[in-house]
Amino acid sequence: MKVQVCIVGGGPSGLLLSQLLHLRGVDTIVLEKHSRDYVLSRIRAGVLEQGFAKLMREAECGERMDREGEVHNGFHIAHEGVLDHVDLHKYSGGASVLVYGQTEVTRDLYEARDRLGGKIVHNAEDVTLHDLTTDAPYVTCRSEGAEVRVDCDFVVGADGFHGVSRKSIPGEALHEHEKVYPFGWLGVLSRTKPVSPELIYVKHQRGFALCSMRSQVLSRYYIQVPITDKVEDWSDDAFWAELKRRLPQEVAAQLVTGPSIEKSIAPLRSFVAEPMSYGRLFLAGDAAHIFPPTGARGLNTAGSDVHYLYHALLAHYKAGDSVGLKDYSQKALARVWKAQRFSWWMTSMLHRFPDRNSYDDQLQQTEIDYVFSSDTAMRMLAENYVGLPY
Ligand code: FAS
Ligand code: PHB
Repeated sequence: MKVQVCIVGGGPSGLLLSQLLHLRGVDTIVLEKHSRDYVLSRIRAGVLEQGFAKLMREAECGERMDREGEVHNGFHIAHEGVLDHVDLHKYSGGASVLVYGQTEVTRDLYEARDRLGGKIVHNAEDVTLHDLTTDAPYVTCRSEGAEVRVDCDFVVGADGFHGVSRKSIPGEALHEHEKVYPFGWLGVLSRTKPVSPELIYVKHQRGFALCSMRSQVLSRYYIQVPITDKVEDWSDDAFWAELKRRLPQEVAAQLVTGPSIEKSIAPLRSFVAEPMSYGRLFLAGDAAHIFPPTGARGLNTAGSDVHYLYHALLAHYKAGDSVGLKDYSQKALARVWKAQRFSWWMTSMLHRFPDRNSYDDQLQQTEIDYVFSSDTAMRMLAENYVGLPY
């Protein structure tokens, strides 16, 4: 078969780009390794930047997000037993974020693709990219036992960190930057009322914690754990007890606990692959970069990649202008690295590092004290958290 753009990966990046292009008459296909149910079973991001929410509306996928998502104008940082408030709305010049789970984003995108009759191949096996440096690249895979060949003008690698696309770029053409953190996040989803109407990020001598939510009846909590921990090491009771130890007393007293309906440990890593393009292949989202979830940048930076690539492909097809495609990698990376910096800053400020010493402890607390004593520092935090402009 022949399409204009072959997209590898049916997560939020691939689906959002496919939907945006389809609405403007660009023919795409999405090749997804797993089933739709498997993709929708993953519990990941929870906070959408304003830019990502705008992109979902542009893709005609924002209706349920705007109806069920919660607008948050701030969040809290708990430290040394104190609960300090970050007024995002005030310090970002009137912006906010939307609390709406990635699972629901992905569900909305799949339903939108169904409405438009978008081409998606699930359970695509052995996806392989060919002739990327020619003007006639193609992708092969096996679907339901049959060999499939997709001829296209461009290939978009939206297949996440473990996907095949980035690995299809020759080693000598790629420069990878990585920082692995010596801890992970143990996350629990529970059908309980969230402990706070806004998110609470916690810096504690026992380790980081985060109180988040998916709705007023579905809570999402995290605690920092050693990278050597296994999820089976943690009973629900042990999780709740540890979370309570890290929360300020007045918050811990309000915590409603319940059985976990999802429990997993995510490692924390920062990763960037440069460049984000190779011949007719363009990388977007986790295929190109990974963020520690502290700053809620992962899904949101996938959004800015999609925005840049969407407009570059439109300019190519509608105006014969390929400058956007040539500049895509440089433009996307400029914002990726700013998001990396913010994620690193939030992670460094709030986590307990195994190799820390008393100087590190002082510096960490000073960073927090500076944020809450300086309008300039608070504006830096707020503008990054609500999302830098595309
Ligand atoms: P995804 O990984 O979501 O999607 C890639 C898709 O490609 C997958 O469906 C995969 O099955 C498919 N694929 C892989 N290999 C393939 C192949 N060879 N052929 C075809 N398809 C293939 N971000 C936040 O902002 N906040 C969070 O709290 C947060 N928590 C996270 C927790 C975990 C455990 C992980 C892994 C990530 C988390 N993230 C978080 C980041 C996450 O939200 C990503 O940024 C987001 O999923 C990026 O979307 P995609 O780029 O579409 O990649
Ligand atoms: C989440 O709700 O999963 C979440 C929210 C904010 C973060 C990370 C994760 O920074």
